[in-house]
Amino acid sequence: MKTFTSIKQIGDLQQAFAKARYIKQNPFADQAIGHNRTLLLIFFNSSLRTRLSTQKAALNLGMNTIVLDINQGAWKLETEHGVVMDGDKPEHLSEAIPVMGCYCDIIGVRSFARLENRDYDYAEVILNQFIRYSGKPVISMEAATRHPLQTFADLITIEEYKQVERPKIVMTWAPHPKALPQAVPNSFAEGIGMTGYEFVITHPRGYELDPAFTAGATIEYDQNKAFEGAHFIYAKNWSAYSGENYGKVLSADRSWTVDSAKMALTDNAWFMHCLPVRRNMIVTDEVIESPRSLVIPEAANRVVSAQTVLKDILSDMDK
Ligand code: AN0
Ligand code: CP
Repeated sequence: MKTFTSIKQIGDLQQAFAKARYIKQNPFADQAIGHNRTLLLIFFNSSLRTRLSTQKAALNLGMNTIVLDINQGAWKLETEHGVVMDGDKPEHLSEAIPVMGCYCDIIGVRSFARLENRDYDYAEVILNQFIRYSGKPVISMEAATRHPLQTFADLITIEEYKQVERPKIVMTWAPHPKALPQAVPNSFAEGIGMTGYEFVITHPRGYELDPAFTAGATIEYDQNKAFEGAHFIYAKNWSAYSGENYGKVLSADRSWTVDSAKMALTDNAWFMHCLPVRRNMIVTDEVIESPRSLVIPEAANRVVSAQTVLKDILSDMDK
């Protein structure tokens, strides 16, 4: 693996699960592989899980880590080309990226969708500049359109907890006060598409995702109907993708909150969410605290996910 920006780059899923299982059982077996290698993590946006789990994964592999919050302590970066830099941004991304590349062996980048212009977001302008100009392998720690480290952790978690060969996975939209990117649901849909599991996406009308990610999924606008017989409920809010509504909050309908009555329609489903989650907006206290909630093991698997990916990249660097 040279870069990791989409779950598709994980390769054969069964092989990836086997690698992840080995790492989970033997977290410190590969301490030598990262010796004298440095992982640089660049955050344009906040993070708890990604920040900690990716560092932990690197440390388990014997790597050094450097973390930089671009908006706290670094120079404000100009990201557009051709501008006269007479404003409040003293440095351009075009210099900053190759400079950052000089100080590390692998770079992780978190750069969320801005939700102002769909074409700009979906072109992954920032992530692609890191890939082109850093000279180093790049890992997405959630970019504008995908969150592959999260998706891989989600797939590992489903693999661990599924009780039938081909579970029914339901991804449900749920209300949230602020506009959120589509990266997590896009990426989850892309990942489930690789599994062959039954996959239903439910959301209010107007929240259709980019069909490039949801191909093969069934879209069901009736949330109760979607939940029937589900083995996993994957809740997430996202803002609208379609046309001129891009990035907008179209609904605050709290009847979409995942509660015990809805979970009762499922086949005793496991509840999943990538976190951070707003309780009693996305999911009730009762559901997230229930024995069927997987949110903590799912977050724990973020280390396994990142370690599997980092190990693959490090192994390929030595070739
Ligand atoms: C982000 C999102 O929805 O993309 C990060 C999730 C991992 N969530 C928030 O900003 C609340
Ligand atoms: N799930 C996830 O990526 O969480 P953070 O935003 O806290 O990193």
